[in-house]
Amino acid sequence: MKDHYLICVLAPKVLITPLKRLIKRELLVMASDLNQANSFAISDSLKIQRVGVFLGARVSGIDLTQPLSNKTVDELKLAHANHGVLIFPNQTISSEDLKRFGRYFGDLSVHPFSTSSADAPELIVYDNKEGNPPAPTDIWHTDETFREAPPMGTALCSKIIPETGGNTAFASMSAVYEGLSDRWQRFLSGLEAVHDFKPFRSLFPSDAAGIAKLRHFEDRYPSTTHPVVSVHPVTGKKVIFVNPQFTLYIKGMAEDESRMILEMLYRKT
Ligand SMILES: O=C(O)CCC(=O)C(=O)O
Ligand SMILES: [Fe+2]
Repeated sequence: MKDHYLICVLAPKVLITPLKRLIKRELLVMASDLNQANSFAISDSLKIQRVGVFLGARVSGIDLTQPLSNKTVDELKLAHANHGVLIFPNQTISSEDLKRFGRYFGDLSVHPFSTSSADAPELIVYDNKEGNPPAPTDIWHTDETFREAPPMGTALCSKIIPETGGNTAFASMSAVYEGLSDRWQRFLSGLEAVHDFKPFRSLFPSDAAGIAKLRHFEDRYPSTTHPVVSVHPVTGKKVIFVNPQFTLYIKGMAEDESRMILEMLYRKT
């Protein structure tokens, strides 16, 4: 087993922070980034070291079992915006520590379809293994874009890590945007896409009670619209904000046109 660690992921819309406790699981989350200096110490002990070309930094010199100073929190928020994914190796933290960490970034949100326990609804526990595989619908995505205000980030805390497999993959959607030609960038800017909780629809049985419950969730979480090119609120960078998990179509286009553009963008992740 490898060491425990915490990964903090940034999605390009800032509003709410949900937390997930990750156990033996492959979760695919998209993140935004900013290319910055490779490695620099920003306080006496806190060290942020870039690990990826487009995103990712390793954070050391910090103990997440302890409350953090305002200065440290400010430095982490900036690093989160700049690097997209923060990795905290060698942290052995409790659920309470994880929730305290999340609250430094904002209010914690509760996933409407995936909470695991009544006493800690902000956490989702994954225990995927033989006999309990991840949901087949769980494909690479930005978290919860079916919500009007998707979360600004997700914290994954790994408790059991297999020697091989189970990796979490991240893609920089600002790198995807920047890799497009000027013409594509201009074409996509201003377009809007419709998002929906579509993979969770299969959770509802087709009997009358199931249909009534589905209607309730449809009223509470109606399909929502987000710009195809979103602007990161801290860095000002442009990011592609569509994903195969929740995006239905681009507004104002024929179905085949919308599908062609979305598939072209998904292939770049
Ligand atoms: O249901 C799950 O396990 C994951 C949900 C999720 O990743 C999301 O809504 O973004
Ligand atoms: Fe997600």
